[in-house]
Amino acid sequence: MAYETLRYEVQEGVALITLNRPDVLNAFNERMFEELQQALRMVERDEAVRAVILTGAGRGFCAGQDLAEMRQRYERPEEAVSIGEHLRTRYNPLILRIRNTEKPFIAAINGVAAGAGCSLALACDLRVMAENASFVFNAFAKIALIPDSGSTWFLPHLVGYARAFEAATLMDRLEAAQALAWGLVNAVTPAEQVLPTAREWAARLRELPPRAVGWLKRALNRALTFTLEQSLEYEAYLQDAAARTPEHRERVEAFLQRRR
Ligand code: LHQ
Repeated sequence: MAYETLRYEVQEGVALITLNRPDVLNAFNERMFEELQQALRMVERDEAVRAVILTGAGRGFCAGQDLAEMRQRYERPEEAVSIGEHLRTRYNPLILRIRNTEKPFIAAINGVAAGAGCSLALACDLRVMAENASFVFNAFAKIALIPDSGSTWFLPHLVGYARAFEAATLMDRLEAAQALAWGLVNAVTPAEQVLPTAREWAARLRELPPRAVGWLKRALNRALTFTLEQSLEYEAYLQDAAARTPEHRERVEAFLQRRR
């Protein structure tokens, strides 16, 4: 598939997806949904892909919904699906695919992320952010909407209720340093180091056994809604499978024989 709104490259087991509508800070239009879903399908299917980096072209990461395209819908109500349907058919499957694909996703937040662009970053497993970048969670409230695409769930899980509320209302810009202090991102670097840092993490993730990483991701995600009892049982269930894999046996042997 020839992509118009993103770039998709696979290099040494790492897929790099670059949202590529820099003139509008990589806001989501219809085409970008289709293309991102397609790229994520490729990621899922391609066994050679062990880790994924999501980033933005130009000075933004992603400014959320393309508001110009949204206005066109409002002007032609006879054609427009409801916003609820738009979320159910476009954003929600995207967010779920990132969470459910058993490969690690890294958001390389090169610049501003607003609205659903914040949600996209939060759906990833790891985040590295440019020191001059920021999150704009209150973009939703400013256009009289509520945070969507998972932000009402991700935010309180990551930073707690009070900070989630503050971010979604009072903060015009949640700067990178604050995001780091709140545990919303894993690292903050100078802008030119964002992608190299993401690549370095991806290279290290690539070296880990993919099934173990995939199942770890699954277990951590389930744990967010499980009781301790359920998590203990789910760990036992997955560990049973993990312990039967040849890579587990081989790595135990390697350790005992003092080889790599
Ligand atoms: C944009 C956008 C944009 C179009 C910048 N669209 N052009 C889901 C389902 C259905 C309905 C609604 O919502 C959702 C989820 C959502 O994501 S709702 C939230 C949608 N996003 C926003 O409201 C963010 C709007 N953008 C901004 O507030 C600012 O652009 C931010 C804070 C992101 C960046 O500010 P600046 O750095 O000052 O840049 P800028 O405002 O000058 O933007 C640069 C260009 O990008 C500009 O175009 P121009 O032709 O003047 O250079 C903007 O119009 C365009 N742009 N975001 N979402």
